[in-house]
Amino acid sequence: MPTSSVPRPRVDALPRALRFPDNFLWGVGTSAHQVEGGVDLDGRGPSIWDTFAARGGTRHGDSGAVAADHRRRMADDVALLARLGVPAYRFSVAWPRVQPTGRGLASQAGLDFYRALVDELLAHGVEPVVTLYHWDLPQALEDAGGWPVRDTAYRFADYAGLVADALGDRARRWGTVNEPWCAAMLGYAAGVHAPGRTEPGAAVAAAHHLLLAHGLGVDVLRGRLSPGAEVGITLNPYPVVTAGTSDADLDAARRIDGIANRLWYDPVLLGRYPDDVLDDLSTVSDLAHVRDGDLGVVSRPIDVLGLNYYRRYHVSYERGAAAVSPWPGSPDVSVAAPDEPATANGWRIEPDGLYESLVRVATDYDPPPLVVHESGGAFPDAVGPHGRVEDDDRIRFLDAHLRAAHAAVAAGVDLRGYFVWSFLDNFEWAEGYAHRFGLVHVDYATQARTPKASAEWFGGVVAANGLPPASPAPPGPACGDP
Ligand code: IFM
Repeated sequence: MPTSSVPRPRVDALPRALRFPDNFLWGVGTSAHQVEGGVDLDGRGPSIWDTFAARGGTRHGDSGAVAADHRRRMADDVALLARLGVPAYRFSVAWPRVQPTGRGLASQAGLDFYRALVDELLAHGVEPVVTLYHWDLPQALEDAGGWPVRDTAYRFADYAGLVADALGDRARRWGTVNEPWCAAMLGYAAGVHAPGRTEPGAAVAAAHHLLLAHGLGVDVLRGRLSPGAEVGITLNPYPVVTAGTSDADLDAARRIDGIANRLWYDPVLLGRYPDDVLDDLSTVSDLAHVRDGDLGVVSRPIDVLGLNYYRRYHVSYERGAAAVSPWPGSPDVSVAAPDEPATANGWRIEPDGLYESLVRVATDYDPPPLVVHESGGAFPDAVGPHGRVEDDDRIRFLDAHLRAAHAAVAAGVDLRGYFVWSFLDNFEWAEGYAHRFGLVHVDYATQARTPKASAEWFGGVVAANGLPPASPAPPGPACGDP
């Protein structure tokens, strides 16, 4: 249900010096298609994002063909991570680099790249955190129907086994799928992400098969990794609020909360779909893709639940506003444009929403330990005359979100880690290179890396295991209650 019942502390009123629990895992993240480039190497096959970009689906026709050139610059990038004092690195494996057509034998060169990456991380004392699927489906599998087709989940399980066999002796922390809501709903319902389809019923089936892939992947990983390995999934919850008081507004909020949040939490953590969400979705799907036994697979026990938080959804009732949208079966909702303050890509800055997300999952479910796998913001960074990127806005943003995360810990949430999105500026999907999320600036013409002021600041946070009193957020708009 909407999260209005979650108590809301004023996060800007908390004490400035905060310590996180011992052994808290600090890190930064990227994903393969957003940073690697090198699409011509290792026998890599095309992914749906190559195709989507070539068909004009991205801003300015930008693609991930070069991105941050990390495939070629990996060793230097890992050395930079270590110099910045980052203890853990969350990255994804590109399925089409491992299995060019999404099935059959692995490309040894593709696996070798990820083995080399993990070895390099370990040699620098950086903990690898592996994500198996961060949206770059092999195009050949999309040609066979993509995520709306059940077989794709089984192909994912095979792929998970190949990667586990290659990296399982050296990587301990594993995630199956990143943000399945985006993959299913942005990709197959709204059509704003690859593969660019606007088929609500197919999106509902895609959602189920992404969840099934997760569960099948957990089984495969459990069978191949050592008992100490940690396996989970990463979801992207959005607290849903409505300014309206009408029944229609409240129903709009219920619907969006259903598709954004409960459609994922309930199957993974409870082994069932919420009845009201199934009712909503049944207007666009006969749900025949859900087979007996599937939800038992989807809800296999996991060791960690990753949460990515960016903002709340502010919704109201508006007839027909979501006819083509990420909300299959709910055409009469509107998700509001943000007020200030907002990030460079127009997302309202709402650190309290992180507190709400963490407390909500801990309260409404009985989750395994939580880790914030992504938190960050796009800001208009530029390299200044002295070669520095003074991204005080990002420091303020992260400071406020860390205070919100700490408030959740203080409220009893078992939060074990926090990963800033992102390590490097990168290919921001449909937005191309228009927005910079990195702690490290990338000059795309030269591929020069320039750590931003926020990178140095984050190193201080890591060293202090919290927010040291000596590094207050630079003055700026407070990020408290809306
Ligand atoms: O860049 C993305 C990432 O790939 C998934 N989570 C949200 C980020 C910012 O949009």
